[in-house]
Amino acid sequence: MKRVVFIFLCFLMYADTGFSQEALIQNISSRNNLSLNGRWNYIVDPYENGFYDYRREAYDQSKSKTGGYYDDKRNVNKSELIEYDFDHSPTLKVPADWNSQEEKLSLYEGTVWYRKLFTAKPISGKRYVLYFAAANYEAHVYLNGKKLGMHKGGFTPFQFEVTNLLKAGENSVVVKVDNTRKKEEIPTNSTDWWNYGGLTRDVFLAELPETYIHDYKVQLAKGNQNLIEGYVQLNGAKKAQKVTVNIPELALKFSVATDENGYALIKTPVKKLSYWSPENPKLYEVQIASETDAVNDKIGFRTIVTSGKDILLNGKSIFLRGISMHDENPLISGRPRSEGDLRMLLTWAKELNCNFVRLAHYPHNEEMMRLADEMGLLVWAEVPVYWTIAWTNPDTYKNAQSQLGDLITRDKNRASVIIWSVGNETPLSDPRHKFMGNLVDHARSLDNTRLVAAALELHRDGNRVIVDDVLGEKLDLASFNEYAGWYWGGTPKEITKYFFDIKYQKPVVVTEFGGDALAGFHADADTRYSEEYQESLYQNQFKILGGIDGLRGMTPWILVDFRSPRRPHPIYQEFWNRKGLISETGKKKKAFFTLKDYYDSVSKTFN
Ligand code: GCB
Repeated sequence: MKRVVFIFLCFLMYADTGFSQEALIQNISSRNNLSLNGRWNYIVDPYENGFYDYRREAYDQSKSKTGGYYDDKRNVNKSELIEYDFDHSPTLKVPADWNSQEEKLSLYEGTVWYRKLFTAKPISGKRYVLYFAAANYEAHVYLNGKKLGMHKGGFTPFQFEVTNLLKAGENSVVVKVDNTRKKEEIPTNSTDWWNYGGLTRDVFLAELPETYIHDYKVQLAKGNQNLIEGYVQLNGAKKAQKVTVNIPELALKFSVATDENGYALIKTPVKKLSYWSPENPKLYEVQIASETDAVNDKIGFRTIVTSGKDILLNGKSIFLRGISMHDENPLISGRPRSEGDLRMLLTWAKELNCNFVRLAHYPHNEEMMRLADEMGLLVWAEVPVYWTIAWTNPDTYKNAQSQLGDLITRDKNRASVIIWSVGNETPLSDPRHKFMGNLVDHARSLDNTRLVAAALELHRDGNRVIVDDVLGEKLDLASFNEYAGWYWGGTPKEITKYFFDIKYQKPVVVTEFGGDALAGFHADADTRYSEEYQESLYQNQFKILGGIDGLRGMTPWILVDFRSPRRPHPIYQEFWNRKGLISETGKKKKAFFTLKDYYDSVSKTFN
């Protein structure tokens, strides 16, 4: 019941703020799908000519006006004036950002129109949903000239039901994607990563039965290794159905009855589970079948709780040997375009002997979470509440909350995901405490089986490094970014005088430390940008971090060099943030091996 009320509230919330998106469908990529990936025609539109008339009124706000590019008009009458033509426009690949595909778009921020023609054969009695795994940042979507809605947020999926608009034969889907940075958005206008624009993840048309399995959660109950808990939610006319959950390998099969809202709770004892962990990334095939629909998933079962200063995975104390990473393939200087790109990043993390990855600073691809499940990597998942958010703007809060909600909705069945992070390095103020405190409560209301955290900031008093941000009271971990030896504290060898004063009696996970090094540049350990400087910084960081009572993990910054407009140094950076342990060409720097050695020794003590 609670869940149904929540979905209803989501509809209201979206309607209220212009988020006309529908509640997300669980595991939609496993459905009968028509892929719309591939080449899309595009028009660059810096003045938003295809959206507004010359009096700056939006075409799609007025029934009488035509002229929007989403009409996708062709010249059939030789005297008609049409100033665009998708058929003869160039193409961009989807999924991919536009910056890495077209030299002239590499620094572009603004509107690009995408158009794809596809042939459909709708079957009567079936329902159809147009699904976008991500578009950065604001997307207005049209099918056959009709507006489906708008979505904001560059890293979460969105979908529209198109059953009544889909034609047998040729259909035209047009998307206006605008990546203009704005102060009141999530993220805000200032970040330290490249603002890649476009349809950056998969697009497809999903076919569903009239009443389908809209959502489900099948996970172990909080801290209980012998109880599977969750729910099933149907969508469609036939709300009351028998739903069977079957896990053949466990010989576990049971049925529940959905109520008049299509909802049923799942609660069943379970024995002889092989628990999911980095050493044993065991996934079970889970089959969920209603009278009208069926969906299969691969799900791992594990518990995650904290106890005092310990993090317990399946009841056992664990040290999170982590690394931070962006959703970027440095080899193409762009967003990953395929599973292979994602696998490469996680394979590098495995080579470091990691059991944990921090997927900073925004939701990464759903596929990434599934790979982490498969490869045995625990995940810290985050929303782009980063730096100076417009804390007092109610729409900004709603936006942040809906991005967090969508992330949790999407990934709640992934065993790998153990932490929801509500943000990174946000400056202290009362409105900020309220904003982020509400996000923490929201995360817990949607999912009580995982930890909730944030990457906090610290301050200093002499050699004392203090972590006492009041938000820490609401979080499960004491986690913070700490740049001794780079932004403060002198050279790497000078940082050993620092010690930590952490207010919270909670497990400590250091979410960032690090420094830039240009791969192949060698000098002494006092020379900035040299590999030796970075190596020494890591060695001395381990010394000071080793003094923290309750240190239970770290995710140094960062796995690979990444593109950043904030890093213009012409010799050392060239618009790359060089804090990677691996260069943009895949070359491992000295500090890569320093961290690997450290993790090798930690894994001996903690296993
Ligand atoms: C940070 C941020 C991260 C930056 C990094 C840096 O504290 O969280 O996004 O990229 O520092 O390199 O300055």
